[in-house]
Amino acid sequence: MKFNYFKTYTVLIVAAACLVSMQSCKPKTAQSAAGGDASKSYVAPGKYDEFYNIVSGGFNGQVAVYGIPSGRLFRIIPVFSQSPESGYGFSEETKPMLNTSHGFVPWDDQHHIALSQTKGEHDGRWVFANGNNTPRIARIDLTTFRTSEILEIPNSAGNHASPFITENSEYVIAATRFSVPLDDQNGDVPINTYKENFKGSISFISVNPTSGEMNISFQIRTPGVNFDLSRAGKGKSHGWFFFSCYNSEKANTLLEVNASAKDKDFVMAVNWKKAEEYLKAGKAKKQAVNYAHNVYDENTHTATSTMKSEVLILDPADCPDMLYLIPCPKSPHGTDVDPTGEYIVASGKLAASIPVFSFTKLQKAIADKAYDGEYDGIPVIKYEAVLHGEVAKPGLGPLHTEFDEKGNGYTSMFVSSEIVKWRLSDLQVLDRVPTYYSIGHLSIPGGPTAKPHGKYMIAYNKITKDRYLPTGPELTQSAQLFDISGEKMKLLLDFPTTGEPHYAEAIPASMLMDKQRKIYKIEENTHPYVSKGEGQTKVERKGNQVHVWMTAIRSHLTPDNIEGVKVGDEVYFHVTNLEQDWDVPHGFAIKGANTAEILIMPGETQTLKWVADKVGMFPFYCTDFCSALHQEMSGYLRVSPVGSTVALHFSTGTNKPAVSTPAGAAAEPSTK
Ligand code: RUQ
Ligand code: CUA
Repeated sequence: MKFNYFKTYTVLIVAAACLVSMQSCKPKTAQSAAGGDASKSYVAPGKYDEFYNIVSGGFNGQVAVYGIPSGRLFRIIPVFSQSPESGYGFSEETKPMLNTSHGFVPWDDQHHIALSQTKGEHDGRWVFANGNNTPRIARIDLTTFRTSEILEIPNSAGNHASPFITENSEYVIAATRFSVPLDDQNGDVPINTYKENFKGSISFISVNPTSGEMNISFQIRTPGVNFDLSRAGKGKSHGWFFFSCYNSEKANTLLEVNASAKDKDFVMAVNWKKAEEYLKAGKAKKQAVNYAHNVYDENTHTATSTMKSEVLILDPADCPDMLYLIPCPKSPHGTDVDPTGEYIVASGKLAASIPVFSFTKLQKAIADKAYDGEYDGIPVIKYEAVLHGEVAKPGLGPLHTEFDEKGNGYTSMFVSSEIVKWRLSDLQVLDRVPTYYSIGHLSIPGGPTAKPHGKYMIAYNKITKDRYLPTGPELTQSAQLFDISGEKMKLLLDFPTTGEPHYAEAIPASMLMDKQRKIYKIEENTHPYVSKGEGQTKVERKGNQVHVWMTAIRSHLTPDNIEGVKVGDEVYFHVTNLEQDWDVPHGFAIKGANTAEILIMPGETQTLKWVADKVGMFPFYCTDFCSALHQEMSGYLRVSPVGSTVALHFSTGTNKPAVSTPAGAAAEPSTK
C-alpha cells in the first residue's frame, strides 16, 4: 500500500488549522453534551466504587486516586512534589525522597503511570510513575498508597516515554524525550552541533519481584531522536518494546516546523531479550554517571538517598539485531500494543490514518531483511512489510489507543475532540463519541494488559471551557466517564480532576481494598528517635540542636511544656503517634515553622525541624481533628535569649518551676 501524500496533506492543513487555533473541531455526529446516565455512575452513600482509578497529576507532580464509576476523589499521593497536607518532602524523614544529582528537587511533571503486572495482568502491587523534568521514576506501594522509592535516570532529559512495564514487571523503561550530550560528555557544546553530540537513551530498570526495588539494569544509547511513548510487547511479542519517536529530523530549533518536515518518523522496536544476551556476553560498557536512588523504609519511617556512580550502556553499533525502525506517519505520539500482543498501534498526531503494525509481519520482515536502508546504522523496515493495515479516516490528531476485551481499539483524537472505536481485525471504524474538549489520554480498566476488564472508559481532556462553574483564568481539568459495555459508547459522567492528568489506569477495587495497611505496629518502629511510650519522651541538647522525643495520643502531646530553648537553636520534634487504630493520625505544627505540618500515622514517627528565631512563647498543637478534645491537644515552647540561664526543662501535667542554671553549669535533670 502506498502512503497517500496528497490526502495526508489536506487533512494536515485542517489539523494544523485546528491545532494553531486550539479549537476543537467538533465531530458531526456529536451527541448531546447534556447526555449522561446518572444511574450508571451513581454510587449510593455507604457503597463502594467498582474500580480504583490511578491518575497521573501532570504538573502537580502527584498521583491521584478516584473511584469509578462515581468519579469521587479519594486521595492525592505525594510523589515528586512536596505535600503540605502530609508533610511529604517537608519532614526530615521524607526530604531524602526528593534528592537528586541536582540536590533537593521538590517538584516534577508527572505524565504516565504503570501498574505492576504478572503474566500480563494487573497484580495490584505497585504503581510506577515518571517525573519528566528531572528524570525520575517512582514506585508507589498499593498497600499504603505511599511513595516507597524514587530512582533518578542518568543520561536523560525529559523523561516522557516512561514508565512502561513488561508483562511480568521484569522491567520498567524510561526513554528520553530530549536527546542531550551524555552525562560523561562535555555538554558545553554549541546547540547547533545537535546532530553530532546529542544522543537518546533508553533505560531498562529491573524490578525486584519480592520487594519491588528498582535498579538500572542497563541503558541503550540511541540516535538523537525524541522518544514520546512506549509499550512493551506481550504474549507473542513478549521480549520486545515499541517506542514512538519524533524529530527524526534531529532539529534543535523551532521543532514545531523543523521536526515535522519528514513525512514519516519511526516506531523503534527493541528486542530486549537480545539486549539481555548482549549484556550477559559482556557487550555493555561502563559509564561514569551520578544519580540518586531514594528508598523509604517502613520500619525506620525514614528515607535514605544513595548516590550511584555507574551505568552499563549498550551501543547498537556493537549489538546487531537489537533495534529496528518502522516508518510511521507522522510525528507519532502513542504506540500501543493490543491485548494479544500481535498489533502495534501508532498514532501519528499529524497523520490522516492510524497505522496498525503486525508483530508476526515484523518477525517475517526481519527474517527476510525487508529493509529500506538504515538510519544511524539501524535497519529501517519497509513500511508495507510490517503493516497490518491503516484505520482510514479515524478523525484528527490521534494520540492514544486503549483496548477492550472484545478485540476493539479506542483512539483519542485531540484535534477533532472525540474517541473513535474501531475493530482490530478489519480496522473498521465502529463508533465515535465527542469529548469535551480536546482529549489527551484515555483509559479502559485493564486496557494496557493482556486481559482488559473493560466496562468503562475514561477520557482525560485538555480543555474544559464551559463544562464547570468558571473559577477565574484557570478552569478545573475535566474527565469523562463512558459506558463501553454495549456496541455504542455512552457518556455517563463528567468529573473534575486535579493537576493535569495524562495517563491513568483503573484496577478492580476487589484487588486492593482488602490489602490495605491500617497501622504501623509500634513494636516494629525502629526510628532512631522513636518514643514507644510516654515514659520514653525526653528533650536533649547537642550543641545548638535540641531534640524532642514527643508522643501523640488522644488527646495530648508529651511533653507539652518545654523551656530552656534559646534563640538560634534548631529544634527537632520527633513525634511518635502512639495510636494503634486505623484512621487516627495526629498532626503537629508550631508557630513560625517555615515548613509544613507533619501528619503522623498510627505507630509512625516523623520529625519537624524548627529554628527558634526570636524570644517568646511558641504554641504547638495537633493539626488533625482527632477527638472531642482535639482543641486541647497542644503545648508551649518557651524561647529565651542567647546566653540565658534557663535550663532545658520539659513536662506534661506537672507545674514545677522552671530551673535557672548558673552560666556554664550543667542543666538540672529535667522532670516530667
Ligand atoms: S502525553 S496527551 Cu505526556 Cu502521555 Cu499524551
Ligand atoms: Cu491529635 Cu488532634
